[in-house]
Amino acid sequence: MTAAPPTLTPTDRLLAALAGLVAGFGGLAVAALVAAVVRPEAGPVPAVGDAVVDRTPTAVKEWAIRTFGESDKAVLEFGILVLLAVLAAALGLLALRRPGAAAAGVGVLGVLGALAAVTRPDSRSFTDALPSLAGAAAAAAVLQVLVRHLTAPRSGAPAPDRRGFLLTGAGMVIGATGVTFLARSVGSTRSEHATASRDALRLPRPASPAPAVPPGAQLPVEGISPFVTSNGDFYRVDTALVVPRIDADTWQLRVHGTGVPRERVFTLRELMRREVIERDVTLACVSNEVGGSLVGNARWLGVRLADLLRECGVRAPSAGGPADQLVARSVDGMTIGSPVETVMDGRDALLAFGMNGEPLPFAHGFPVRMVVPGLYGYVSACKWITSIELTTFAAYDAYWVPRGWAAQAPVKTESRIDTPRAFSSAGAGTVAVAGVAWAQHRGISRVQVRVDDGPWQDAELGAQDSRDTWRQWVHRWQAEPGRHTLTVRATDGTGAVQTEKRQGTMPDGATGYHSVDVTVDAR
Ligand SMILES: Nc1nc2c(c(=O)[nH]1)N[C@H]1C(S)=C(S)[C@@H](COP(=O)(O)O)O[C@H]1N2
Ligand SMILES: [Mo]
Repeated sequence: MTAAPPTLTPTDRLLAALAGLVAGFGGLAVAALVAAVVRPEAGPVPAVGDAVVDRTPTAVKEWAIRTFGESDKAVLEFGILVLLAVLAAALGLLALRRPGAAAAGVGVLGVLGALAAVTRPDSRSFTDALPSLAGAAAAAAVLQVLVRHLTAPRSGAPAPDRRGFLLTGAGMVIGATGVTFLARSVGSTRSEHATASRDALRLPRPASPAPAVPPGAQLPVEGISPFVTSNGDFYRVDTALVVPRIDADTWQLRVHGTGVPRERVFTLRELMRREVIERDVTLACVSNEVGGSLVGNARWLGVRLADLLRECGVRAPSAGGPADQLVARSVDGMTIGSPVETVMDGRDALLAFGMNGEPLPFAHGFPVRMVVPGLYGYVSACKWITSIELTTFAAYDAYWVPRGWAAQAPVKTESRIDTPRAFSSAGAGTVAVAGVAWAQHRGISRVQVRVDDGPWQDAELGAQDSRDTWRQWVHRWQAEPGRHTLTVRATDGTGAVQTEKRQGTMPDGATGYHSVDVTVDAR
């Protein structure tokens, strides 16, 4: 016998929406636990997030990096969670009248999450679908159990069983919280191997150490960027929502492709037994706006990529080699294409495992990444690298190319005013105007500063460490009261002056002069 459904009040509708939220929480908890076992990146939130990142128009991506900086990923995940919460509440309401339709809705979400996970380029197995599917099954079950308290209390009871609803709901929340913690601890055991392998790593001494940074490279000016960027302060740009944590003991690098007569696989130990070199190289992101902070300078330890390629039989195009593009692939499916000619032209293109005296931090590519002086990061600096394929630019577009970025992108000559800060005020008298300038692999030969529409005046240059690093500069300005605009420009080692033409970051790096407005107060 089926009883007539109890009459539902607005309070019951609110409870139904709440049931949706609890079900969503339970589903995500179960998904997180399964993902911790299967593969962290296959969880619904990271998988959908990654899929969104890949499909986001470049202009929006640029806007997100500009607006949220390094929190862009957190903002994206938060957005996904808010959207899920809204959907969950709506499905909860739907479950009051049409439990079957609500369950189907939950199922659709689960399938979408699973599809996102298995279509990731780094997905190797259909087990990546499991976190989302298990999560959806759990959510549907929780929703069903909770909503039944409202729609079908003990058979024939006249009113929704709110007390039972709240008790069961509270139990579910506690259970889901427990599952979330369990997922965390399973996840951390997983990454413990990686952490242990990093902790145990002893970096080899370089056969070719970097010369000491000349004392004059660091100018005694307050507010200037430190000559060496510490690992903690180094900018981070990548598409990874979950930082890959790779076990260095099982890591391998495969070199293969067109014009590779001796295909090889290298372990980290093998790399570290090669001739190890240490170099100071300034890394810059193509998404760096004029005056922006997506640039940093570090001391890298690693091996010469060109030597390793030669050992595999690779020849540069100028030496008759058939491949003009080297495509580096990371464990998370990123592809980064660099010109073979550039990598083999004698510059210190590195497969790096050390950064400022320690193993690469996970966020910066542990255990091994590429670093090529003079090329923007997106065409050279593959983190978490796992293979190198020799091919041609005609045959293959790396990740960023179909998204509107240039296939080849040497770093442009840039200069930045670090101090005084834009819109700050200073007292009249001598003011140190200072910053950094970079034109990797060409070097910086001159930096000039202009006050308002005045003449260009030579700044004092810090000592040059190498032409692959940025160079500090300072101009001691006799500041007069009033509002002033300070502008900087650099000249590279070939004598070419930085272009004044304003261009955005797309498709191959921003250009134009960096200016700051300051107010000088009378003393
Ligand atoms: N695997 C992987 N490597 C990557 C990227 C990425 O998204 N994934 N981003 C590249 C870009 S655009 C830049 S600018 C540099 C940034 O390196 P950093 O985060 O160590 O500063 O890494 C490059 N290597
Ligand atoms: Mo970048």
